[in-house]
Amino acid sequence: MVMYKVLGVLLIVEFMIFGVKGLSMDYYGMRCPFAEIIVRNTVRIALQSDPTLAAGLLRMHFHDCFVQGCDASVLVDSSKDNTAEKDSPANLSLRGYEIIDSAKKEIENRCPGVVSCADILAMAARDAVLWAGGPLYNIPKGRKDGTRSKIEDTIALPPPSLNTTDLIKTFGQHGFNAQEMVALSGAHTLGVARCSSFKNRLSKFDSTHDIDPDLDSNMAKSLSQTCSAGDNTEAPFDRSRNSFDNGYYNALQRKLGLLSSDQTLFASQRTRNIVNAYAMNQAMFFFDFSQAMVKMGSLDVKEGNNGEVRLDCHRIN
Ligand code: HEM
Ligand SMILES: *[C@@H]1O[C@H](CO)[C@@H](O)[C@H](O)[C@H]1NC(C)=O
Ligand SMILES: CC(=O)N[C@H]1CO[C@H](CO)[C@@H](O)[C@@H]1O
Repeated sequence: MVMYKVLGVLLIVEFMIFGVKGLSMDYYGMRCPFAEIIVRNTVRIALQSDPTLAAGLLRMHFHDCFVQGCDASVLVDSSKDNTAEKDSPANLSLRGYEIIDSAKKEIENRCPGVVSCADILAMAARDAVLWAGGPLYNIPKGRKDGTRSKIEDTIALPPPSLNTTDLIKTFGQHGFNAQEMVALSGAHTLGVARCSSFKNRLSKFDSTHDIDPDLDSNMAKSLSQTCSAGDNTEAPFDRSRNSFDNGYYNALQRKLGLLSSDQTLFASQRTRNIVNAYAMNQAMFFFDFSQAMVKMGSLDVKEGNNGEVRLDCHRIN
């Protein structure tokens, strides 16, 4: 009886220290004190030589979390009898795998079998945002790596053709409201898209328009020119592709959004006010983005015995 009481108290204390779902800010404090620093330094060094990889890391974390939860399923390589998420067209052009590998390698040298690939990816995405000039935020750790990675699961990723109504629905399925969805879309302040992701807006758009009426006509011309070089040609989302700021929302106000799923946020009455607010107030965007990222980073996380700490991020143990 006494023992049960003591156990109960211990469980409550454990819960208070480690927080909900077994994730906690200080998860590696005792288990692997250098984990955070190693990730931060690895990201810093990699981005110093290639600043465009900040976008890669951020996007990879998103693709991880929206498919099977944040469990590093996005990092698994295909094998003889399994085609992994990585090989989905939606995934084409994900970048930054080698940064995760190099952080993992150094961490494994210090504390073998302790730090999950999912946590490394979540920390790396956060560090990339900060490095690019975005907000500083703390994330809970303790995710375990998953044991499933299947190409068909990537249907969970939103295609760039979605309108606001569908974006609200898709993000709603993961527990986000419209404002959080608009804040997360602000990740498109970093990086590029390839012509295959937006060329439908440039010709034969619909039965009444050749060019998407929500796209600025000069931008349409210049994108058409860009895309004459082929489907894989890249165009930046906003004018400062490597700096994390609210320029993305300012661009939307001027019909300069690159994807349909970007411009729809301003075109639709349901989300226009949020776009205007973030365009005017970068601090508000940073605050909402940070909170939404913590939430995204907690989607369907596996803890305890629900997953494993992968030894090689490319392979299930
Ligand atoms: C709202 C729904 C979203 C849609 C429809 C969408 C779609 C896309 C597409 C089509 C691309 C370009 C891929 C290519 O052409 O190679 C892209 C790039 C990108 N996405 Fe999203 N995305 C969404 C939300 C997000 C979220 C929530 C994040 C992160 C929190 C994110 C981060 C990024 C980044 C950083 C890039 C640039 C990648 C690079 O330059 O390598 N996206 N997205
Ligand atoms: C959004 O797209 C869906 C599917 O294409 C369509 O059924 C719906 O009418 C669209 N909503 C608006 C407001 O345009
Ligand atoms: C279908 C396809 O091209 N898949 C790609 C997914 O991402 C990986 C890693 O960048 C590529 O090697 C695959 O070719």
